[in-house]
Amino acid sequence: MYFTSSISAIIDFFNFSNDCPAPNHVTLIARNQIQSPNFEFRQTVRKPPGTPLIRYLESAADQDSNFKFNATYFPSPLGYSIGCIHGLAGIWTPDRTWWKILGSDGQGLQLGVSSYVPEDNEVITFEFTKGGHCE
Ligand code: B12
Repeated sequence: MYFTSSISAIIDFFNFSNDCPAPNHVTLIARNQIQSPNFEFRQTVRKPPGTPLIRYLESAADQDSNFKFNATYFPSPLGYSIGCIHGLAGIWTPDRTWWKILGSDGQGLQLGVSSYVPEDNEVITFEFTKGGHCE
């Protein structure tokens, strides 16, 4: 663990010296506390600044298959809606369950995964949720 984080610090340093922007480190959490079996997975992903959230989620799934997800595309500007993570699907009718996306402050994001661009050191939580609304 210490060894791999040292290597990534060295890689970050050389990227910086080559005038490449230092990557953002964003931690993703997939959490289900409302339906048995409960789960929570966490993965930190590195991407260039300006990368939309969907790309971080793809890499989290590549790094840890617990983050395997599916998404439905809605025409621009909405983009992808996350329907299922770790085999658990939001079923709006009749259950009113869905995957809500929370920012570091614990509040729901006002943009979906295709539009939201995380900042360095953000923690984004995909929270399996029942009811509620996004507005
Ligand atoms: C109802 C609703 C929901 C419901 C949809 C339930 C359902 N299946 O019917 C629920 C609660 C699930 C929802 C979730 C989210 N929503 Co919403 N939602 C709406 C709302 C109020 C109405 C949509 C609607 O029914 N349109 C009418 C139907 C006939 O048209 P439609 O194209 O078929 O609508 C579908 C899409 O809008 C889709 N949908 C709903 N929200 C979102 C969000 C994204 C990013 C995508 C790709 C699709 C999508 O669900 C609708 C039904 O299938 C709109 C605001 C508005 N007034 O349009 C916001 C709105 C579309 N949602 C928004 C957001 C941000 C979200 C969330 C990302 C919130 C969050 N922090 O988690 C999540 C999606 C997370 C994910 N898993 O990817 C934003 C999108 C902004 C943007 N440009 O990205 C809007 C515009 C509200 C706002 N903040 O202004 N939402």
